Amino acid sequence: MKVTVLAGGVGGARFARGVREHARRSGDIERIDVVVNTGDDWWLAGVRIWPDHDSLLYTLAGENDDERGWGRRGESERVAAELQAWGVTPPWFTLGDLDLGTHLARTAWLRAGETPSQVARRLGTRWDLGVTLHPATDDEIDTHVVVEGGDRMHFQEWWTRHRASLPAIRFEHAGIAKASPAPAALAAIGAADVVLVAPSNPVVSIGPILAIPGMRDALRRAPAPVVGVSGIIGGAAVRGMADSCLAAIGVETDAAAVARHYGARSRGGLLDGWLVAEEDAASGPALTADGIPSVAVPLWMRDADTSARLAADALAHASTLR
Ligand code: GDP
Ligand code: FO1
Ligand code: CA
Repeated sequence: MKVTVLAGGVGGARFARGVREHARRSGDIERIDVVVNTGDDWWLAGVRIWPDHDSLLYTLAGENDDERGWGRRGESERVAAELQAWGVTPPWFTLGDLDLGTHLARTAWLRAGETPSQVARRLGTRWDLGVTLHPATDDEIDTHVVVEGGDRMHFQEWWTRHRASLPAIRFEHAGIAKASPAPAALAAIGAADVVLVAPSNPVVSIGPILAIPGMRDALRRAPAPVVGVSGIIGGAAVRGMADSCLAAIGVETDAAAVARHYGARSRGGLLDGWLVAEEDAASGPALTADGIPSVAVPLWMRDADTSARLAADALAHASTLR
């Protein structure tokens, strides 16, 4: 079986690690592809930074700083201190020394004329990831946030500097109208036996992937069932600030509301199936949102076991659909 996952950073990486663990245990999965959000990407100090891609890369390589949630474990910050002293990076965005090695390598390949997909392929060869990472697009679609009062800033400034505390009015992606899905990402969606939507931030992680012209069509046409996992547990966004993002687009921080936001594939939306937490299912009369068959399963990804189990539950649900 071939599994393709749509993913953002921390939640996406934990989920991808769970799919890989389930694959190792079951022996049922021959290939795992991950279509990665590129909306968080930006240029800083002359280098191209891919936060969600690098969260996946480092987590799957066992090199992630799990406590902090981003960057490399055992990191040092000597160069970062110099960059900040020169004023070339702001004090709220730190490029660790080891991490900078990744940014420099990536930027060198990009400057040599490789596409982001080609560069991701190279970055994926250093460690045995067991998963292939694909940027959702080869075009730059950096997310910008328009906040109350009309100021517009890069997503990283809103998220990292302001901790998503400035009320957002909307999210924009300069140049997205002319963007297209990366061919390798499209191929992974088309070839999949199951497409899984990780419990990533629906607005700023999954949202930019879906906003790429042609991506929604590709997902609608995919022969595989598309099953999503809720990142909202007990009415709260766990390990993140997804609630500020959902508020900006008028969606409640609620698992069923997120499923309705994604929409049923049978009605032109994204999902054939949806996984919610047991506590969210218990409060409602039915396990369906907007006609999307839903099941209640344990959603917390605490360790290899719970993450692998969640992946297995998502695949089991998919096998009952379409
Ligand atoms: P980011 O790009 O680093 O913000 O990470 P993602 O967008 O991939 O994932 C962030 C989201 O993952 C959070 O908003 C949570 O809703 C979700 N999340 C984090 N940990 C868990 C977990 O253990 N279980 C589930 N179901 N969702 C989680
Ligand atoms: N997040 C922070 O809160 N502070 C930082 O200084 C920071 C630096 C950083 C450098 C490289 C990278 O790939 C990610 C980094 N992040 C940092 C995390 C990241 O900006 C966000 O959490 C995500 O983009 C949201 O998914
Ligand atoms: Ca992200």
